Amino acid sequence: MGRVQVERSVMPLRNQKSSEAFARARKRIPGGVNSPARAFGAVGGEPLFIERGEGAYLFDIDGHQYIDYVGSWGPLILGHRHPKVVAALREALERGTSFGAPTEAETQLAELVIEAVPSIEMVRFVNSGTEATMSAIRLARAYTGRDVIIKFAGNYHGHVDSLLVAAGSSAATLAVPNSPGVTEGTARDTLVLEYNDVAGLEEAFGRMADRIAGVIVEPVAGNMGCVPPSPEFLQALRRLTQAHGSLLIFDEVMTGFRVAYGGAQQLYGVMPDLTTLGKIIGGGLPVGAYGGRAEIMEHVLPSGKVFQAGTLSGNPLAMAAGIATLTTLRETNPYEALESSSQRLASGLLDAARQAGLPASVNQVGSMLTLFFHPGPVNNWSDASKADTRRFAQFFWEMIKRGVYLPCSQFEAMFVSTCHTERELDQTIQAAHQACLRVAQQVAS
Ligand code: KE4
Repeated sequence: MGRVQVERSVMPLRNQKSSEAFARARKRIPGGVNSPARAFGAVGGEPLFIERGEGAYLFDIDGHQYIDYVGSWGPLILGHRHPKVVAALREALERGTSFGAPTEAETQLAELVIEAVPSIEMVRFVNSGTEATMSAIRLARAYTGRDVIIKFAGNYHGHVDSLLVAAGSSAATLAVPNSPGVTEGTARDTLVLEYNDVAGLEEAFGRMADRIAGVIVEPVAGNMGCVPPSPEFLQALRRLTQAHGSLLIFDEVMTGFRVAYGGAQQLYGVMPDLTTLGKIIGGGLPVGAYGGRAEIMEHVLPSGKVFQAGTLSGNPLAMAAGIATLTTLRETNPYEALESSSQRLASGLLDAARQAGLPASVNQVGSMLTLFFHPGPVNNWSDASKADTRRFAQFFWEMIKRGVYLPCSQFEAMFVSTCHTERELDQTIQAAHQACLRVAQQVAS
């Protein structure tokens, strides 16, 4: 995504310290950030450097306070610095940071994940969602003895070479690289289809079923903005993979413990063969995981032959934060409350845009949602990609000026935490009404 040019009128409020910090960072770190999503490339201007987080709030180094709807891109469903997570980390820290040897905390978190996620009987922890999806794909290929992986346009599964690909010249042809450094050979084993397109999926299986090792899918898409699955789509995924001996991989790095305690597979009642997790299960520390039926997972080294390893996998501090997060979610069961506050927010944002005369639609599942500057419906990437990203950028900065920190791209999901109360929601909706009116005036001028 190229950098969007934003009119000076909506350029960010004066952030002297952030600006200086960004200039310094760019001398040492590519683009001044350790993940491109943070660089504000899709909204223009410069990223804000954060001093600290507290509950539903972020504070930048220039002293500005924001209601935070990024939540570290999903992990912080309990908000920043939840007391139980902080206490668990303090307690773990007293015993050390890493041992390179097994600890009981890894088994405890594994038991929590297995108890929560219906299709998982055995799980392996890694350090990121990318590691989880990369490992799950390798396992699917080893288990089936096949090569081809199907993914969907608009779905993101981390920076795995074989998934950094774009659709081939036609939906029927295998993929092509969409990052320098990804080889044609790597891309050739991936097929990119349209999300929610049952006919396309059936056609692909009709043509190459015996080559398909697995299908990896965001069961609720978050990386093209929030796009829910059609019930027929999830059922077709399960039916076709089952019928042809391919593995269905639900990438629940974002939806796991987000849309329900048992993830999208519990919400929609569709059981995958493998599930990848991340974000929430680490409570803000680096954790990923992949899991599934024991008869599949036992193929992973050292019980099986599929290689996968990691120095800090199962790190004691990350396990402590994950255990505290999941036990708190299990005890408090905030999902109904999160659903209703997110619905309220979604309709408030939509009202704001429409009352300002801006074409808009909103998708919301559980506590993830996206306001699209697109009349809707938005059911796949070809819909989402038609959204007005320039208007989104203007909206983004108008909201920053009013103390609301949104994901810095039209193609990301907002996340509501258990710390977002009526007060934060009311303030956000009020800010959105003012912001949309300003955007509409800019459009008119
Ligand atoms: P990580 O390697 O970033 O932990 O996870 C990759 C990943 C895998 N699967 C899904 C469904 C994901 O959403 C992600 C990562 N999500 C992005 C935000 N949309 C992370 C933000 C970033 O890249 O900085």
